[in-house]
Formats: sequence, C-alpha cells, structure tokens
Amino acid sequence: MKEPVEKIIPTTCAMHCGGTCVLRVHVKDGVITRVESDDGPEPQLRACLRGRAYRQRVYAPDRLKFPMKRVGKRGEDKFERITWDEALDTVARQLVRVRDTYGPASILYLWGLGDVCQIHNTRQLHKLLCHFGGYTKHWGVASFQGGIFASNITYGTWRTLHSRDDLLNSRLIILWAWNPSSTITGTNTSWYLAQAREHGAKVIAIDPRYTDSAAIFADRWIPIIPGTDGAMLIAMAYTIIKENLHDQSFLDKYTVGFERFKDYVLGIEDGVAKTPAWAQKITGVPAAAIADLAREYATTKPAALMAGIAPGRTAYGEQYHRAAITLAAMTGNVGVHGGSAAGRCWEGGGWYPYKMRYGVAFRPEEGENPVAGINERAKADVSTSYVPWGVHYLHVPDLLLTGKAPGCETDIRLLFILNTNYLNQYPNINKIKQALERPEFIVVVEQAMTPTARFADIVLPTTTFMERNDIDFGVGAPFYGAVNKAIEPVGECKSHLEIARELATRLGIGGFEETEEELLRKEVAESEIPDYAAFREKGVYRIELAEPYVAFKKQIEDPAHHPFPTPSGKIELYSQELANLNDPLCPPVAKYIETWESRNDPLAKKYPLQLITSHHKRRTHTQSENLPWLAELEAQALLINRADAAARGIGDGDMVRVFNDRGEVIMPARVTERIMPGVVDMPQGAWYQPDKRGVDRGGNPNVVSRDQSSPGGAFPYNTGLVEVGKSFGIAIDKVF
Ligand SMILES: Nc1nc2c(c(=O)[nH]1)N[C@H]1C(S)=C(S)[C@@H](COP(=O)(O)OP(=O)(O)OC[C@H]3O[C@@H](n4cnc5c(=O)[nH]c(N)nc54)[C@H](O)[C@@H]3O)O[C@H]1N2
Ligand SMILES: Nc1nc2c(c(=O)[nH]1)N[C@H]1C(S)=C(S)[C@@H](COP(=O)(O)OP(=O)(O)OC[C@H]3O[C@@H](n4cnc5c(=O)[nH]c(N)nc54)[C@H](O)[C@@H]3O)O[C@H]1N2
Ligand SMILES: [Mo]
Repeated sequence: MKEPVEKIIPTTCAMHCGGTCVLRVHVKDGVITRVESDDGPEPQLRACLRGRAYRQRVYAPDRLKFPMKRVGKRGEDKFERITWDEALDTVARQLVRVRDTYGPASILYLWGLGDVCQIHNTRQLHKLLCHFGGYTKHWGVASFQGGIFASNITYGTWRTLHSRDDLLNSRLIILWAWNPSSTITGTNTSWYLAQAREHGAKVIAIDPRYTDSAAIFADRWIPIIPGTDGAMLIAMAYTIIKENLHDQSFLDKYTVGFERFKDYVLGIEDGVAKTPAWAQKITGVPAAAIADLAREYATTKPAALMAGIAPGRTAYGEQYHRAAITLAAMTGNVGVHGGSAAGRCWEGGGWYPYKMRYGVAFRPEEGENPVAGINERAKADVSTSYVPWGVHYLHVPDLLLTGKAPGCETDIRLLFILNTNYLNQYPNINKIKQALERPEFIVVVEQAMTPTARFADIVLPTTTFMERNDIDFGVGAPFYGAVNKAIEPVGECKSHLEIARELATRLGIGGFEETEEELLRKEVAESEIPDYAAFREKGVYRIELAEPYVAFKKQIEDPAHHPFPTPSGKIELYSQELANLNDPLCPPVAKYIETWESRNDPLAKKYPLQLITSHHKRRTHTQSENLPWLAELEAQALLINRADAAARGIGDGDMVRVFNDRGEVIMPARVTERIMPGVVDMPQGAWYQPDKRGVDRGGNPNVVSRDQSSPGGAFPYNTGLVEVGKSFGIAIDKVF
C-alpha cells in the first residue's frame, strides 16, 4: 500500500486574541497530524501555544459534529441528534412564526467574534435577518467600549494605534495594564517590546499583578488599586502642570479645552487639588512614585503610554481612557514616532487603514435592518449620540426578563446566538440563566457544546477556521493572512455561509448564491493584494511600509489640511457634546469618579476583596479551555496575596469559596506575591460548571460580576467586591 502523502497547508490562526499568526498545518489522509508555525523570512509571524495546539481543538471530544435538538428541560443538557433538514426546517419555521406573530423586533441576534474572519463571521446571518424583516440589535464591545467612547469623543475616531515596530522609536514605554506576553494583542508585540528594550527603552508596568510582561520587560512595577487609574493619571497631570513640563505649544495648536481640565486638576473647579498625595490615598501608589513617573513621562521624548483596556473595563472606565489621552496630548506624544496617542493599546483588525473593509463591520449593501426604525423611538432615552440604538449587551438579561432596557423596549421571543459563549462571558450568570428561560426559542451555532449551547433548543454545528477558506488581518503590523482550508468539515459541520444559504432557501430569500471563492475574490479585489492565487498559496501578503505607521501623523504634520474628525477639528480635552449631557458621571473633561463596589463602599465590610478578571494565556476567552495540552500548563486558580490568604487560613492549592450576593464559585487558590493585597484575580473564560446547589466549580468570574453598564457603555468586569474563604469540601458544603 502506498504511504499517504503529507501535505503542509499554510494558514492563519483566527482566534480572537489579536494574533493572526502563521500556522503550517500538516495533513495526512485528510487528518491534521501536527501544527507548526512560521519558518519563513523575518519577521516571522510565529504562533503561541494556543495556535500550535489547535489540532486538539478540531478533534476535541466535545466538538459538535451533528445538529442537535433539546429533549430535556432547557439548560439541562439533554440533546438528541437530528438531521440538518429537521434542524433548519425548525429554525426557519420558528423565525417565521415569531416574526409574523410578534414582529421582527422580537428576534434578538446575539453575536460575538470567535474565529474572526472576513466571510465566515457574523455578517451572513445579519444579512439574512435584514432581508427577513430585521431584528433587535445589541451594542457595546465588552473588550473596550470605554476606550471606543473616549477615543471617539476626544479624537473623533477610535483608530489610534501605531504599528508595533514603532515601539523601537520609544525611549520610555509605559505598560499601563498591558500584558502582551500573555494576551498577544497583535502578532510579535512581545518581540518588538524585547527589541525596544535592547534599544535602551525604559519600561514601566502599572498593574495590580506582577504579570509575565512586567517580569520580562519592566524596569519597574507599580501596583495600583483596581479602578483608580484615572486618579493616578490626573495626579500625574497635576505634577506636570505645576512643574511646567507640559507642551503648551502642542496644546495650543492641536487641542481644545486644556484650561478647563487644568481648572479641575488644580482644584479651581471643585476646591480639591488633585495632587499626588490626593491620589496616593485613592490608588495606593506612593505620591513620590506618581510624581516621579509624571516627570519621567513628560521629559523623556518620545514616550509611549500604552493604555491597556482592562482599566477601561471598570465602572466609569471611560474616564481612565480620557485621562490617558489627555496626558499624551499634554506631553506632545500624539502623532509622533515613538509616541502613542494612548487611545487603547489594542484595536483588533480595524486598526490600520486597510483597503479591504474589516469583515466584522456590517455593510450597507448587505441590507438595512428595518427594526432600527422601530427602536429609534427608544433612542431618545439613551444618554449620548455615541450610544447607538438597541440593547446594551449588559442589559440583555433585563430585556429578556422585563421587555425593557435602557434604549430598547421589546419582548424577545427568539434568540439567535452565534460566535459567543454568551452565558459564560457576560456578567451575572445566575441572572442570565433566568433570562434564558424566557424566549420561546433559542438557536445556537457553535463548534463545541458550551455552557451557552446547553441552553439552546436547536444547536447547529459549525466549522473551525481549519475547515474553510477565509482572510484575516494583521494587528500591529499591516498584512493579510490567508485562512486556507486544511481539512473537510468535521462530522456534518457547516460553515456560516452554508447555514445562511440553506436558511435563505427555506425562507424564500435571495442574495446568497455567491460561493466562498467568489466572495473571497471580491474581498481581495478591493484590497492591496495583487494576486489572489499567489496570496492563497503563500499564505501571507505583507504591506511594506517605508516607516512604522503612526496614527494622527498627518493631523500633526499638516493640521491645516488634516483636522481631527471632531466637531472642533482638534483633540477635544473638553467636549461640548459631553457638556451638553449635563451628566456628572460623564463629564466634559477627564475626571476621576470613584467606582461602585470600591474599597470605600460600605459593602466592603462584608466583601472586602476587589476582584479582577484577567485574560488567560492558555485560552482565548472560553475557546480552547477544554484542551488537555493547554490545561496541563496552568490550572485555573484564584490569585490571592499571601497576606490575604494567611488572614483567612488559606494555603496554596487549597479549595476556596469566592462569593458575594450574586453567586458563589469554588476553586483552587494560588497564593502568591504576584498580586497586591486586597485584590484577587479570577481569570476570565473558564467554563461555568454549576453543581447541584448552583455553585460554580469551573472558576467563572461572571458568577459574581455585576451587570451594570457605565454611562459611556464600558463593561465593569474589573469592578466588584467578593469575599474568599476556605472551602471544606463536599461534607461541609452540604451544610451551607
Ligand atoms: N469576567 C470577565 N468576562 C469577560 C471578560 C473579562 O475581562 N472578564 N472579557 C470580555 C471580552 S474582552 C470579550 S471579547 C468577551 C468574549 O466573549 P465571547 O466572544 O462570548 O467568548 P469566546 O469564548 O471567544 O466565545 C466564542 C464562541 O464562539 C465559538 N466559535 C468560534 N469560532 C466560531 C465560528 O466560526 N462560528 C461560530 N458559530 N462559533 C464560533 C467558540 O467555540 C466559542 O464558544 O468576553 C468578555 N467576558
Ligand atoms: N491569551 C489570550 N489573549 C487574549 C485574550 C484571551 O482571552 N487570551 N483575549 C483577547 C481579547 S478579546 C481582549 S479584549 C484582550 C484583553 O486584553 P487586556 O484587557 O489587556 O487583558 P487583561 O488580562 O484582562 O488585562 C491586562 C492587565 O490589566 C490588569 N488590570 C485589571 N484591572 C486593572 C485596573 O483596574 N487597573 C490596572 N492598572 N490594571 C488592571 C490585569 O491584572 C492584567 O494584567 O486580550 C486579547 N488577547
Ligand atoms: Mo475582548
């Protein structure tokens, strides 16, 4: 017998971490045998542990292979295999029934990103539902809505990033809550940071945790109380103003409203001078350290304040981002090589002005959503023009339970869920579980039997990026990555394109005739890529830049011809639009606003520890959590400082209860000096595994997190109080 030939297919990892790294997939007899990464010319686009382990994801035992229908109670996890015909007929029938009985606004299409690519993403179902009569839409980006809000208000756009190679031009790099050695956020980010160090840049990390990035790159680690970053930045502004270190000519030329900000900082507005001593009490950072960093940032040119997005995921997180941008402008670091506009240090695939339109954004030619008009009436209730119509993601449970949420009023009867492990990833799981009992019908399109899929009435199995052709974008360096199909779909899995097409046929909707190949060729035709076939064969098309890409370079070099896209044409340190809101919690200049559930909240007597929920290096959110290779690397555990653990009689590896009024989790503790006292970290993305009492054994922080949105839409995942106690195992648990 002839030995089967092994083929090596170049493709691009499409997991949702900002890394779009080269994978070389070995395939023998239609089966993936191993996955390697880039061994081509420099700079290689090398994958991390998750990309290299993807084979186990494709063949995971809990991979969905067939359509399923619920046979037990909703959420009970009892399913039966059915045919595609039965599954799609049922979904089509339910869609028609709900639209005709209650109207299309009773359909909520809930999506996330998952394997984010150009064709096989959320657009296909959006298009289908638009043609079908529309649907109620959600809004709010869990990752960085606070950053989007602040950048839009201050710069008039959310695109504020440099290419990562520009870090080599920086003399000082501040990793403000940024840990790219774990979270990637752009292929090769860590590699550029390493080179910047070799070039002599000083690196300072500000984080409640001593992260891997702090350990590897930083000269100094400054721990800070979560949710107080705005206070530290504003006190830095105080020192800079008092010592006259700000770049007044930059401020005069390119910004509006600095004087108003200054009035607030100096206490002219409210009688409180925002001195480093003031901030020390709030942030836990010594006043001298704040003043030193301020001087260093203002006098080391150029300096990159890399504003992480995690402090933006706190209550009033918008203010932190506004304050960071204000400091970048005060020091003249906007639009220059080696600087940083301090918008947010990760933007995803839309960061560079690629000619190809970013796939996730819905396109007008694909259809208008007729429900927009219906919900438009509710828009009047919403506080700012940066808040679009629809339901904020955090308020989906309210809408399902009561038919009402800020900006949206409608009874949801049908939920169409894809590319999100919604139940697992959004706050207050116990409330979400109740809410998921309300709709008459839930369909989930998934790759794995996730905690969310367990709540479906019909589950449709879909392909991974190894089983389809697509295109991806470089984040941090401009390139296109070909996603090349390595194997045929596992089991009976179908791609989004096929699912949308087959539903369209059943619903009598046209416009889904184009093949994957035709659609991809169309995308490439509107891009910089000269040759489709060569691109697919090579796997990567790099856009060669004469110099690193710098956001706002044109606005700074030639302001007369290139105004900022704000109402004033300048960087708006004071925003008239926000002033018009007259909302003290969403003020016109950056302000420090104390979060709810802070250390000073009376609730802290009962629940004294602040919970943060970092992103784990061994999984992308909930994706790949179930892979033994990766699970072996680092267990899901609660990070707790030695002092807090000792005070509670907790030893390393002990099982602990983490709880508040919203719920309870039992998981192992990791006792460490790598997190500051008073703060615990439960990394997000662990799969929710409730026991019989409804206590989660998976280590999922969203059991205890709070479902309240910030005024500008920020998701407060890193704001919340808990208590931690030793868990005494099954016997005593039964007594509680
Ligand atoms: N406590 C806490 N919670 C958080 C965060 C936090 O910091 N703390 N972070 C938040 C952030 S930043 C984000 S972005 C969200 C992410 O939240 P989600 O987007 O819900 O998380 P994922 O685990 O990426 O879920 C994607 C799901 O889509 C599936 N999938 C992957 N590819 C495809 C595909 O091609 N088609 C279909 N149909 N499904 C696919 C995967 O199997 C997975 O179950 O989580 C948020 N949740
Ligand atoms: N491996 C991996 N990579 C990922 C992801 C993943 O799940 N896994 N998710 C991707 C996605 S969608 C996103 S949005 C990004 C998320 O990227 P980030 O938001 O940057 O990631 P986090 O780990 O949540 O937070 C970064 C750091 O902020 C710190 N931090 C938390 N709260 C505060 C605070 O209030 N103040 C300060 N100063 N620091 C704080 C945490 O300790 C952590 O070290 O990562 C992307 N990349
Ligand atoms: Mo995210």
